[in-house]
Amino acid sequence: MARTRSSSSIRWRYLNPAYYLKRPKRLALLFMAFVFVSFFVWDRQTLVREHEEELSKLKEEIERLQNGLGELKNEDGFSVKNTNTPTKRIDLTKMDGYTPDPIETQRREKVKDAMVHAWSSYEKYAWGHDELQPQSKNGVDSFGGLGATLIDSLDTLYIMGLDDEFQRARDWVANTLDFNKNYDASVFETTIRVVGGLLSAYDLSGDNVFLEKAKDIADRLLPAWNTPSGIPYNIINLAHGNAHNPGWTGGDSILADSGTEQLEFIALSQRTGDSKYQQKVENVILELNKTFPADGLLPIYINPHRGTTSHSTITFGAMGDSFYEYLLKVWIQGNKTEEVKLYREMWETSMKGLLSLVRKTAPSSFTYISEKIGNSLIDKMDELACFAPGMIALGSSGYGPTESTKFLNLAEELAWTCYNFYQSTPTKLAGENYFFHSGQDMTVGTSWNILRPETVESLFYLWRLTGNKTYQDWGWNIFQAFEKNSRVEAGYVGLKDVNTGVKDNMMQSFFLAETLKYLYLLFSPPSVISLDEWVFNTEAHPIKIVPRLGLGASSNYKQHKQQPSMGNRVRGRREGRFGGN
Ligand code: DMJ
Repeated sequence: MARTRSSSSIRWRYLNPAYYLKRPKRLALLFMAFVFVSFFVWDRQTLVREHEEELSKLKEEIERLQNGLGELKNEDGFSVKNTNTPTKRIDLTKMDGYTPDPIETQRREKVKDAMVHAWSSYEKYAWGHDELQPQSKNGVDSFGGLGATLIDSLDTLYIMGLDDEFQRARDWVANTLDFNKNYDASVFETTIRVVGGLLSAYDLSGDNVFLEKAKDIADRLLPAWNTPSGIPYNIINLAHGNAHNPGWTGGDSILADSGTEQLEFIALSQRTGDSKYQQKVENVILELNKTFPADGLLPIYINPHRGTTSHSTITFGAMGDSFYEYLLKVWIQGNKTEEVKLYREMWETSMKGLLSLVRKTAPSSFTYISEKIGNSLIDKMDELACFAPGMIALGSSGYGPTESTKFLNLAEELAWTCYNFYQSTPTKLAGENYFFHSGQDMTVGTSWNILRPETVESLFYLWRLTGNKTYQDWGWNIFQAFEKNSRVEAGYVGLKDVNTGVKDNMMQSFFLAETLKYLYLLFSPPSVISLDEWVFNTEAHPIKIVPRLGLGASSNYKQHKQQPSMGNRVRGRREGRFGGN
């Protein structure tokens, strides 16, 4: 017994602190053992953590490679973009070596605050409706109840990193949005805001729900193109599919309303692999090209039965504007290839026509784009036409050096005029249109301001393309005028009169889609939505440039070449301009 007791107490002696305290060597050994074990445990944990990080990187890489493989061709030879290719989160702190100065960063944050104010007011008072009336604090369904502001805002929220807001909007699109409405919708407005907004959200986030919804609404719009000429009717019932033109056009289709769906419908075909969308909209351009005039300027009314224009105004403002914009942008969307050279040719022709409309004011020599009826020039310019400086700057690099400089200079002169549309009023906000009388420079005609984006859109392009920070300063001044005159407790409103500052009661959806987005990008590094990778639709929704394969203007274009038409006047002169036939 005594032996057993003594051997057990020897075994347990290591647990007795006195055993170590008596001998410093033992204490040192114990301490070293403790350090060794701790290090071992820490080392294992670090290894596990590193392993997990490696694994997640590998998973990301596999996803990326799978998405790469998703660039498949379907049976039609169409490029089908994989549905799950989200744009990486935008990190504004380090951008390809670009260092934003502190003023730029502060300004960008102020614009983001404005978006938060506009969006939170919409969420609070008009959720799911088309637009917010900030003074009466309610929603209105100006576009048939399609959540126009919500859809128009998706990409702006995404780009600004307003993730929770984006998620709530995404869930509404997934769970509540319903296009089956017995409503006569504008084909143009629905395309640029809803199809464009959804496609952009899809390209940015990779979330398939946006593509499904874009397809749903586009399918409802598609019967509008079933006319004898292929020029669409501009209004269609979303539930029943019957289409017509507004009564006030005398049965005609409107140029801008008929020629501003190409970007969205081509993008939809690329992403779904279904060529029907692209076919319908490209056919419109081919039809217009048959009788395209030598100056490339089309009157705003087109007969949808004959496909020809009628005697009406020629303008880069209301009802004409975005037709010219899309000629250039489809060329960019199509990677400026042979396949889409017809678009560039038509655009260059129209730019010659635009030059014939350019005049200068007296006494201050502001350059403006006049309008035309028959052979008479009208000394009037819409603020809407202030998108043109940006378009001209964007297209200028496609010319040789001399023409390129000429057009860039013109763009800069026009932007100065548009900026002065703002600077010349007491509120520093532009009116809807201007008249130019000799000796008086510019005079406001229609004096409302409805938060339009065109001038800041052009400032954005000019800043991106010239790097001249003056354009940022001009944009900042315009932003401050909006803050001063248009910001109210529940959002932003337009002005009934830019001379008096009296407010209206409407926050237009394009204020969130365009005005605030272009301002935000004006103060962001140029690689945020790079112009090399994205093309903006006319509602400022960035559409990713993806390879264009298969059918397109060129296959039809080749057939047209064999059957000479009036349009060949344009093509003949410029054959071979884009390298090869
Ligand atoms: C927007 O809906 C689009 O920019 C369109 O092309 C013209 N009008 C408004 C903005 O002013």
